Amino acid sequence: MKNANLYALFQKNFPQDETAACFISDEGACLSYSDVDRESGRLAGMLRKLNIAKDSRIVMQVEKSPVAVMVYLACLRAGVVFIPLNTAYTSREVRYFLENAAPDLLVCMPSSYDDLVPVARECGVAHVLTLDAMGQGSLMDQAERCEVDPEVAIMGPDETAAILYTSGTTGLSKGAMLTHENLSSNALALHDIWGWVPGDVLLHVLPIFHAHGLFVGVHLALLNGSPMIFLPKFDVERVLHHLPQATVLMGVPTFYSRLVDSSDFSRDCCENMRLFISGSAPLRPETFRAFEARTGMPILERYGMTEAIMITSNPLNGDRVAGTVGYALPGVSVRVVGNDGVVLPAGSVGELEIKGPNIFKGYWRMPEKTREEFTADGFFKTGDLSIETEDGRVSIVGRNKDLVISGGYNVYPKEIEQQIDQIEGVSEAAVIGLPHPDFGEAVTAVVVCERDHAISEEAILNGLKQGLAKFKQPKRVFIVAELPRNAMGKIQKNILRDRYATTFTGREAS
Ligand code: MLC
Ligand code: AMP
Repeated sequence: MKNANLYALFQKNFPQDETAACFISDEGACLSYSDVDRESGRLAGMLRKLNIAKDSRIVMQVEKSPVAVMVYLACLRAGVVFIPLNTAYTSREVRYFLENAAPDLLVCMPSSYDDLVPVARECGVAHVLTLDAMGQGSLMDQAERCEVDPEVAIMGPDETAAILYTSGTTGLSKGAMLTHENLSSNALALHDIWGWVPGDVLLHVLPIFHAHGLFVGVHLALLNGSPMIFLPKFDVERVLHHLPQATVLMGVPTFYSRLVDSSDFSRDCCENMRLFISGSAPLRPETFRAFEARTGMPILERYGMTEAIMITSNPLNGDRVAGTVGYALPGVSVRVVGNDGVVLPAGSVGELEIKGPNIFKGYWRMPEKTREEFTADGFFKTGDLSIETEDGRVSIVGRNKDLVISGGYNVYPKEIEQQIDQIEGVSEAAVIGLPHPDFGEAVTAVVVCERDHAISEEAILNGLKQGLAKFKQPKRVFIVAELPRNAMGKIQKNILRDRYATTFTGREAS
């Protein structure tokens, strides 16, 4: 039987040259592909020694580092399900994931160890180890005492490789189970359509706890045997410093608007660059045009989501059209349907449905929810409103789901509203996304206080600090006497979005 383990696919493509660089740090320190292969084997040996068996789960909430990627690779090798978490999540948020995922091991930042140990204990997690941004901590202390395990577990294509949590309109996060086949088919398709070649160097500045940075950025570099210039985060100055050595950059639209805003960003920095890729949120046509005017290079915009990794892409060769996300990836089918589920003719606006080897196998321990999100003929309902042209070019024109995307991070209003409702003196709240020049959209709350209670914006913000990740916290809070409602009593968020439209841009709504 062919081993569908994603690591086996990577390993097959690792460079022959044992010294070839895999990770290059900001300071120029290098980890070779053979280092990565050996040390991920050692970490897999450690998992085995801790009795973390195939199919059990590990949750990891750590700063970005090559060792963090190697922990992921060790999980693939050992057949253990990997669950990364955003470092911004508070212990209240982490508790939910530990309860829901029931992992055997939590790897956390040394700074959150004291807070998380009791939480992990209450959730029945057997082991808690630490890993810091330098790749040090109790995890490495344990690993150093372990033998390298050269084995790569035999995995079937439908076995789960990773679970990525994605919030939902109910306010509860769902764990999307991605299989080895989902991840490998998507990586192979992108490798092909984006024309990866020997000599490519990826400038990696995305976080590695989401699909974009891990399953697109890291996967493609590994599949190509390419070096990654691996920076802790996006920072304009560091990006400008490293761009001349890179050929590919992947980012969210905020990266590109910040680059365009920098007067130091010029054609010269991009001498070796062949591809700038954008996704996770809509790229404004003005940013696309300003970027092309500055560099001579049109950004390649693609569209994806946690449940499907990448779905469509503008072409490598051919027109990259601003405001569109291009064509379905090879092997992926897309269709636009109306409210009745009937497929609409080209040019009509409807919900995008997708099918293919990249689509996740379901939400962890939520069979009902999984069933609801698929059609009878096996298409996944994305919740994105789109238009498809006759020749299959897709544009995302809106959302069927109540979702805000801020700097590429998804924020579900329901979750924030539930948190605001718990603040004393609050009667009700509506959370919306407003146009923001840097983050694309900014989380904004409109709050009604209980009778005889006067709560300030500051008090609401303070009340949210402990429980919510920073990026989810509203950038503004408006206190109002009442929320607009329709005849059915439903809050009219469109009216609120119009009323406060220019809060962050200063521009009149068009
Ligand atoms: C940081 N802050 C944010 C924020 N990021 N607030 C809202 N939205 C965000 N995305 C907070 C900071 O904590 C800080 O708070 C303040 O805003 C300003 O911070 P900053 O220094 O300007 O932000 P920075 O640290 O530079 O981060 C911005 C960013 C980062 C855009 C670089 O958010 C980022 O890397 N985003 C990428 C997200 C991503 O990878 N998405 C992929 C999801 S996968 P204060 O008050 O302390 O100053 C997916 C599928 C697909 O969607 O299709 O790809
Ligand atoms: P996530 O679940 O975090 O992976 O976010 C997925 C959502 O991001 C999608 O359902 C879209 O709404 C949005 N998205 C991703 N890429 C794009 C894009 N290029 N243009 C518009 N929206 C996008």
